[in-house]
Amino acid sequence: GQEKWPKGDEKSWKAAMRDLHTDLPEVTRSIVNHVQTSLARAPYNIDDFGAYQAAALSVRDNLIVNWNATQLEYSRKSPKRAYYLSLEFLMGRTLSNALLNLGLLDNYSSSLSSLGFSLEDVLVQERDAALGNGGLGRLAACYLDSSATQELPYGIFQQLIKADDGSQLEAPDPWLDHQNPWELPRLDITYEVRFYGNAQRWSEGTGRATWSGGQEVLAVAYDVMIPGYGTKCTNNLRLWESKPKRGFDLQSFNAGNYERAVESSNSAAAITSVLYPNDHTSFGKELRLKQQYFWTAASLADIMRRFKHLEKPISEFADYNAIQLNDTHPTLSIVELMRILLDEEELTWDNAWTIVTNTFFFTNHTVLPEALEKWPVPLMEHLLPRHMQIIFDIKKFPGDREKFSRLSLIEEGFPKQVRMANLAVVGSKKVNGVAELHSDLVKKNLLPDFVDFYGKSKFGNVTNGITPRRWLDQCNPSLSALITDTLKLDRNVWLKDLYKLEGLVAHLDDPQFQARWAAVKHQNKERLALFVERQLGLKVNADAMFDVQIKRLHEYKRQTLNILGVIHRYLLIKNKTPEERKKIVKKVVFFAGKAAPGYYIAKLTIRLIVNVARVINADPDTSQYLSLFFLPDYSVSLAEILIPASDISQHISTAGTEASGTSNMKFCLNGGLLVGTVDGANIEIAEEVGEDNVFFFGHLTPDVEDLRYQHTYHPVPVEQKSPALAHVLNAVSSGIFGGDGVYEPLLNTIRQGDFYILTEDFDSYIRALEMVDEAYADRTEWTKKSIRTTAKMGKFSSDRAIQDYAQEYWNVESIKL
Ligand code: H53
Repeated sequence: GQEKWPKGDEKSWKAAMRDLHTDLPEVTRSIVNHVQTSLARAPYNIDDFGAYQAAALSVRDNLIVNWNATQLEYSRKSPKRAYYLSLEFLMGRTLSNALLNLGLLDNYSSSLSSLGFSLEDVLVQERDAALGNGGLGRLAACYLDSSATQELPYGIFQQLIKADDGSQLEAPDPWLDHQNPWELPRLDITYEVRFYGNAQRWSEGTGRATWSGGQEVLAVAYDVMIPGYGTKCTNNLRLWESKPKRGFDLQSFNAGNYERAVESSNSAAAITSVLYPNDHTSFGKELRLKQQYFWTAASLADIMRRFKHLEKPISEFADYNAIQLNDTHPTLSIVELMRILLDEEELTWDNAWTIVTNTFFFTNHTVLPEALEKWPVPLMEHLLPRHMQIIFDIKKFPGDREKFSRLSLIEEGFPKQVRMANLAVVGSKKVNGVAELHSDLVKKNLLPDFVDFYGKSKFGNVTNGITPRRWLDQCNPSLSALITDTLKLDRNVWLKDLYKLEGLVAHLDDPQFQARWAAVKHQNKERLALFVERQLGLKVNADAMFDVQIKRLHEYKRQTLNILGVIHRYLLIKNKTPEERKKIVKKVVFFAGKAAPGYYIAKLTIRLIVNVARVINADPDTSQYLSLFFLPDYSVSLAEILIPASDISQHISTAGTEASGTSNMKFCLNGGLLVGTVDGANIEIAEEVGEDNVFFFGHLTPDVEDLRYQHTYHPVPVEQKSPALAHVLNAVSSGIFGGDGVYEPLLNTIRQGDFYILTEDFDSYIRALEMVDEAYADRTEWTKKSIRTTAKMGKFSSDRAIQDYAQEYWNVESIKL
């Protein structure tokens, strides 16, 4: 915004100043007031960013009132509360969401414009809060929105970072460079968290011990207010920052050892200073384990303090608290609650264990072996000696000896390792996967011994969901308006009961409605085209079909299959005569996504995509028929621009590997059609929208194991299995996209081993894309498919998912304010 500075016309500001205490609209007055007081800036001397800050602070005033009322009501009624423990929250921007949920969009829009600013320009000043990597972190954010909208007494925990974003340049994410108006420091709410030291049993054979010595750090709370949509209910996301317990060691300082004196304070602050940028790989680093314990210990202490205020017997703990574990990352909280109940509350082992196993619930989000967390026993013994004792006790406690020996919490080997998923299962009341297929695989392949032992009823499914507030109304206001107009329902009715979208089916054959639907899609494509032009300086043809794949780079998600498909298409077009080319469906392919910094093959895939784009976009024979863009720095805000603009999107993981996927739901909700494998939530989407509205391809989950077996014992060259794919691989090897052999390691993952069975799926993938072309040629039919897809997405609202959890798992009820 600097170049436009100063913004706002002097006259409006002066008028605003003069009228500050008279009859200026309340919102305008509050914005102006924040400019002068909170920001301590001169009026009419602020840029868009200043206007953003002032508007944010003013909206925050509203939030605080509701948030206080909500928390007070929770205290007064002492309901059972649900806590969602997660190490990631991928929030994106807050201001526009808060305005929508508070119903203040129009007010702020007109107030800002009366001061000379446009709401749109102001909104984009905000940096995305990116406390997360991918689907798992974004899911937590959608559940925040839904829990508040459902008025559920819900508390949410974890982390504060000054993060490294894990993008290809691995530049630090500067989102906290400026003060973040959305989080309130709670310097009065602190807990001490211990690491290392000694654990001394009270006596031989007792379950209790005293843990002392080691390092103590302070956890300081930060609160983020989470407004529900169309309700005053405003829940709390509580984050923790680590601080040294004492400023620094005065003794060392006086002895002239300055470095030693700051050392302990540095290492304490380091605990929450970084978000591990890996998605789907567990990394085994001591600092990561420290983070996991730090966040869970602070959260547990906080939950315990709140419970103590109720003055109920400790035996009723589980009647007042349900704790949901978002993957294994916060699993240590199970052991921490045991420690508190045994060593501080002095309960017997059995009583403590009963409370724990009625309090916790565990969601598994992946069956990929590399993502299942294991911690070396020696590291655990060193960092958390008391917790390691308790884990051994869980394993061998009298009476349970038989029972747990089969359930192997500890993996043999050098070193021995603690299996966190197994620990989470034995310590939880219920375990769930995140889509039907995935939940079946959890039972059949991942945890069959546990299912045998506990019985099926402990294992369930809650299919993921997405919030329609952010992922339809906010990111696609034109479509939202058209839906409201067509359904003749208030927007706040269908946004809270997404099954109402089904009413669109009645209008499927109305040509006027079809035309308006198609026009909205086109407008969104133009918005994306403009964005790309501004960001990359490249022209995009908004009349072509838009084909989008945006997600973390990972071999199992098979971005490689997509780029090889693009090359296949390019070579085909290249071989046609100019006359033949006229029949081709024009297409623009978009990719976006980050790779973990140490993930070599994923980074190589990005490199291939970028270089293929350079070649084909510059080829005058083909560029009007096919172009390709890799949009850097994927984020929630970028997704909000890409998703409404897609005609098709790709969700093409090897069958059985993608637990659910949630972007598939976002695309379909915005009327984009899906190209996908029979995997994760794709299956349930097809069940809802009808199989003829989804372009499925590829082998099914039960085939995958067999195919891998054949690769190992009866390898057959790619040339024989898929000549088309071999041709593409050879084209890359030949150097037409440059690279001088640099892509060979990537190509060899397919030529040798091909763990993700690209070879077997390639031909049917290409056929599926041909079917897309054919369907797209009939634009009326296509629009009808698009409308029907949106209409049938009711199931995938995160409101439904949160209700499932509240009823089937936590047993919590909503509180009317
Ligand atoms: O969680 C999403 C799923 C998606 C799954 C993802 C996920 C992560 O983002 C990170 C770690 C992990 O184990 C799983 O891959 O399929 O939709 C939310 O459940």
